[in-house]
Amino acid sequence: MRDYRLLLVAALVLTAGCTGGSITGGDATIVDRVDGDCDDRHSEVDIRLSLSYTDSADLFSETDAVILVEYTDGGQWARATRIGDAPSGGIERTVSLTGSDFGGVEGPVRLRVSVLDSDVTSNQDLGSVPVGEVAVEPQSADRGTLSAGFDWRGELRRNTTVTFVAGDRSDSDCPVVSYDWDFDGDGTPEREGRTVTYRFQSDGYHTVELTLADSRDREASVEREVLVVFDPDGDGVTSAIERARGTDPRDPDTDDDLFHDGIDPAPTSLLVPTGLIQGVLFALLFGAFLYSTRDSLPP
Ligand SMILES: [Ca+2]
Ligand SMILES: [Ca+2]
Ligand SMILES: [Ca+2]
Ligand SMILES: [Ca+2]
Repeated sequence: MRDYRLLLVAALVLTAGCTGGSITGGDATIVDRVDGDCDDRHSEVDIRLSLSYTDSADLFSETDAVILVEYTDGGQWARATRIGDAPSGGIERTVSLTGSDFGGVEGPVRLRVSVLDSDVTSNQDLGSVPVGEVAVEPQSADRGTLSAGFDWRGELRRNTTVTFVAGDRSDSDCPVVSYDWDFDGDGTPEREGRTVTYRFQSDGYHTVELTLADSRDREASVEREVLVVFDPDGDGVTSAIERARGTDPRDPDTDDDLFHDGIDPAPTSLLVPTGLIQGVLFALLFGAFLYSTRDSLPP
């Protein structure tokens, strides 16, 4: 008789968790989302759970509620994630879901949060609350690349204003939001904007670097060496290069051999002027011509 009573009490305790539970208040809302390529599809969704519920603690577990975050893209509800250690009575927690939690779905899904009372004898459904709709995609589809380029209008001349135009190539929908131009190689931009003007104070080679950033802080930069021209003597060689070569930037023919510095292979060879060599060669060839035709000349 006594064993029978003990069994009856145990059965009452075990079955007590199967009755009467429900969600009593609160909600679940999307508080953050990540869209790496600006196409309004998200590879990360953060949901804030703030729920209270009545459940029944059983003898064998301090926490006996289970929370499921579920999604559907039109078909059956599927589990995105499961919280197995939800406290009894209510939960305050933020859950982060990534693209892989949605089983490869690309597009809109509806979300809901369901609460189960997980007792030893059964799982009692305490109800669900809707979270809302969000478009999702896997992380691998939520990336983008950005590259930069630029060009300019007109000739790069010393002390002359030149217009530079930036170009960009991107496979995401994120807009480029900044263009920084460094014209003197010191790492600090002199100009900002897609189209800018700049005036080089000195001729010769200069390094121009353009750095772009898009609305997701993706960066790209490009560096080009440009030749700025200043050629007051008109020999086709810019003054900075003439100074480096040792020719006179204000004399088109530094060694006075009749070949200007732009085409003279030895523009400073005063000892062996190339024009003299050419003159001697011409004289020899002309002499040879006269000698070979001497018999045909009239007496
Ligand atoms: Ca996206
Ligand atoms: Ca600079
Ligand atoms: Ca020159
Ligand atoms: Ca010369």
